[in-house]
Amino acid sequence: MAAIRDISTGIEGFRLWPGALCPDRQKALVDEVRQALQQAPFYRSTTPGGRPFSVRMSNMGTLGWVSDERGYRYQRLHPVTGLPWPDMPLSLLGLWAQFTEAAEAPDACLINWYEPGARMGLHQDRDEADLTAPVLSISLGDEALFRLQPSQGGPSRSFRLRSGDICALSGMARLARHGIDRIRPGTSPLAGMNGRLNLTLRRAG
Ligand code: MD3
Ligand code: FE
Repeated sequence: MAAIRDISTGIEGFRLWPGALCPDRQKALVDEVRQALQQAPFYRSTTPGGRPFSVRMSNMGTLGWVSDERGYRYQRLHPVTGLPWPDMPLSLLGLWAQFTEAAEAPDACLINWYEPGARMGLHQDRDEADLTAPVLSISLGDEALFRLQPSQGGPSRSFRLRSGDICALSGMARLARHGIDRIRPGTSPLAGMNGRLNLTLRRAG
């Protein structure tokens, strides 16, 4: 495997590995996600106030993140089909072992699908039982403009996330507010893919 180096982000606990996955591995992952989506199709969550997210979601693993008028939570069943989530692919367990120092395997992988125009407002991830466990993110498809606001305060910083990039959030950065300001349609290096997939591996339960 080619050497993988991370760039210095200047934010403690935030590590970014640009181009960590070669195009063939990106394609293989997209195929595994497409497979999972046959069992667990994308759904559209709403905020507890009833506003629909522009991002469509699904999950792999034991637990999946959902949101509706009853609030944000992780649950074992797909909110529309009522079926369990598809298994977490072994390839993702391998990436978790490679890129995090977590003691335990992830039990949730949220799949976010950004069509052109979709965005994700600034938020904190704190629905997980153990907030000291890291989060690992894998970007596939169109480029995104990612914003991170250090939890110590200070100005937010923007990073471009491209197909094949991996980032890990731990320590201070794990509780930082963050969001996706926009994606750049038509920038995906993957043939036949218009839009952006983001996979976040977590310990939810
Ligand atoms: C920083 N997803 O699913 S990934 C999310 O690109 C989410 O779809 C974005 O924010 C996306 O909650 C950003 C990078 C990321 C993921 C989790 C984090 C950054 C994070 C958790 C804590 C702090
Ligand atoms: Fe998040």
